[in-house]
Amino acid sequence: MKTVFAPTLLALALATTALSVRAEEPKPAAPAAPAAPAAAAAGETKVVIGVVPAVMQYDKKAFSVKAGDKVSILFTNKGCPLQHNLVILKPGTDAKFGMAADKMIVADAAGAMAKAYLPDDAESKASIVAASTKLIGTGQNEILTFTAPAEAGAYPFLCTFPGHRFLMKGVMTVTQ
Ligand SMILES: [Cu+2]
Repeated sequence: MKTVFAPTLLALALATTALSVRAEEPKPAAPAAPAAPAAAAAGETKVVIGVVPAVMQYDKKAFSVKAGDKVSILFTNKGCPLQHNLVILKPGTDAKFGMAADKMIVADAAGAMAKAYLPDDAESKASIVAASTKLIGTGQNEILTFTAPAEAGAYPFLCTFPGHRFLMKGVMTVTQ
């Protein structure tokens, strides 16, 4: 009986070794897999823009995105007592858009505030690439998600809270 068992056990041992080798085979490949998600997913850009307390300035005045990218901006106010918004506009429309905001404030201050100081006439609305939907006070934030324009260029962004836009501004550069 022993002579029958011995080769069986040997075969079993070999089979187990073969199995364990096979089971371990995928392991060397495993560490390579997580490397891909570490890099930002293609076609996606994430930006964080805060405000510098009390000086009417964004803490980031320039950033770049690729045309057609999915963009998400975390707009945050960690400690500024003033309220702000963030509006990204088509190239060259910032002066006219700002004046429309000022006009709206002069015409109806309470109404303008209710609209978060975003002018809503047809021309102004057509100038907007993306905008925060509310004014951001201390401790508040908003995420703006949008698709980056297809055309490369310099897209100005600004805050339309009365008097802020002259200091509170920056540029989103769209590249191909
Ligand atoms: Cu502001």
